[in-house]
Amino acid sequence: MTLEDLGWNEAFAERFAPFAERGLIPARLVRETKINFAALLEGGEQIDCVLGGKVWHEAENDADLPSVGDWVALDRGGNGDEVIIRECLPRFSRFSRKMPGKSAQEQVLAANVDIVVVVTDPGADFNLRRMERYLTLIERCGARPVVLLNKADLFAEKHCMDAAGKLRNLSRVAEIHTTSARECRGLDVLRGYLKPGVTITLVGSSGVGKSTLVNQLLGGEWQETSEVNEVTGRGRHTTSHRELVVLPEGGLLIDNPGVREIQMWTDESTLRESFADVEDLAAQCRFTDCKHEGDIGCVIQLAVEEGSLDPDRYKSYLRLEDEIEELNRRRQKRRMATERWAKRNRRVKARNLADRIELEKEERGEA
Ligand SMILES: Nc1nc2c(ncn2[C@@H]2O[C@H](COP(=O)(O)OP(=O)(O)OP(=O)(O)O)[C@@H](O)[C@H]2O)c(=O)[nH]1
Ligand SMILES: [Mg+2]
Ligand SMILES: [Zn+2]
Repeated sequence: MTLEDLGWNEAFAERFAPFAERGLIPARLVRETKINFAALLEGGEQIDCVLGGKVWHEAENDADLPSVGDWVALDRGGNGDEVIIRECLPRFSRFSRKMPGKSAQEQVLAANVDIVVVVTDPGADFNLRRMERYLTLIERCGARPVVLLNKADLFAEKHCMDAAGKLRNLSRVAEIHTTSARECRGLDVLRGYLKPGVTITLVGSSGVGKSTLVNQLLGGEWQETSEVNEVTGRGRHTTSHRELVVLPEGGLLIDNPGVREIQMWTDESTLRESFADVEDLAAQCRFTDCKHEGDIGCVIQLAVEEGSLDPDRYKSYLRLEDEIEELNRRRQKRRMATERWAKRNRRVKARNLADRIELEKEERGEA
């Protein structure tokens, strides 16, 4: 397995040159758990590794931390040492969503992806509003959007065609395919995208068949997927972590745990940008310090009254500054956590050193 088979290219090689001089080796992250990472090396060896302090420290927010699909520079150290991620190469693309929960920050689901495949079905999972959000997120990330309407075996052909038609109306660029993993129908479509070095990520709700598709492409039992009890919904294997796999015929696939809700992430500039039209109006208000709440000569309120500005959007705009403040507050909190972490690390190192000196003394019989 060459580095190119893993998605390596000249741009990465150029970025990596100074790291190679330091004796670091390139690797692609294939798995991420709460405590460590796994990475693939040239030749196909897979090793566990941990995050180095510098990478952690330099990350301004969670989205800057290494994620599955990232290219990293590894320090293998001496025999028995932990392998450490010393550097993370800039990504050419990343597929993100809003972090689950209250935070509006970005969570990277997959890095350096060429194609994002959204899997859905023509039945219970079918939801045009959700699909719209997926397509917007893919557009933002710069990858090619593909939609699979899976489980076609469960529905009449006409129903599937209608559903596919509705999806086609959502986007001019997304490629829509009807598939049935159960009947091995449409797998060739997916295979067609999977050229050596091309990275694809599968996203979508839980239970739509992402892992079943990956399994079939791998030609065997990779992650267990089993029959659903249609009544209880139990007895099925749900993917619990992201994983990148290399297919025997070439191509790389990242399977994702199903997400219940796909939401937009945001930062201060995107937030402001999304209200650019309202800000343009604000610039025309009579007073520069207009609060847009009953002030004389307020163009924004006039627009709401005339019906050219949606009242809900107006309300969101009034909350904009609060939301930005909240974003920055979270960022600040994270910075403080990072500093605490670094302090703790220094303490542990110092203690280890002290222990070692003590031990050496003992061995020399000085203690
Ligand atoms: N009838 C039918 N069932 C399918 C098809 N594809 C997958 N299934 C079934 O749907 C269930 C869920 O499939 P999975 O592949 O585990 O779904 P998933 O998208 O990976 O789910 P999460 O890992 O929870 O996100 C399994 O019981 C599969 O056998 C299909 O094309 N037709
Ligand atoms: Mg799965
Ligand atoms: Zn105003």
